[in-house]
Amino acid sequence: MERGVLERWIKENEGLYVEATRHPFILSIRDGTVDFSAYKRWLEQDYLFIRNFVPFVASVLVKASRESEDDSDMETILGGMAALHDEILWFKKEASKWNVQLSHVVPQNATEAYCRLLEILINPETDYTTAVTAFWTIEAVYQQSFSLCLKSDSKTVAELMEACRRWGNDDFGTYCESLRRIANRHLANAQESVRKKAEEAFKLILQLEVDFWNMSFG
Ligand code: HMH
Repeated sequence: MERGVLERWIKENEGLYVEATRHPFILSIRDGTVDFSAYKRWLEQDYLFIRNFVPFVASVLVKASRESEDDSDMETILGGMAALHDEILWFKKEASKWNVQLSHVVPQNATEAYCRLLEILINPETDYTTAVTAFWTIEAVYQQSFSLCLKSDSKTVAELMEACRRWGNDDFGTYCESLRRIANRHLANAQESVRKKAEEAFKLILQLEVDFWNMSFG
């Protein structure tokens, strides 16, 4: 892995990064000991998250079109948006498989706090470098987490394989690498004040991801 700003931040925040990417909830899926009511809680709350995540990604796309000098940024982000369309359909299908009523879900504190951050990042005052760094962090936590459940020695139960493949598959990994390269390129060229804001977003998101897993875990 190349040594960019993000790799340095991961190293400097190793404890928090590990908490977010190897959470006991994910490890319980990997080990086949997961409590299905926890999985259902995660499913409900993540659907609410995704509904708020789509407008955030749209805002990153707008920022890229205005602030990026590289055409390929837009294509990568647009690919992510297309995948989110498929993801919403999957959540609906998965919810009916588990008898979960998505229309009646009440947001928990962790979901509300996360969605509030997304609102701030959507603001036109938030710069593209910070927004795309946040975008990578959000996607990378899921990619790192769910890919653990696909390793050959994992004991993930068949019913949860689809969920794990959704974020743990190699194509999603390649997409996250593209986002990481975009974010690193912009961070390398950013002013110190912008880099500080992006670092704050990176750390805050790791903490919000830990809180989100904790909420699901019960
Ligand atoms: C909470 N973080 C959360 N939900 C998601 N679906 C992702 C990241 C990845 O898209």
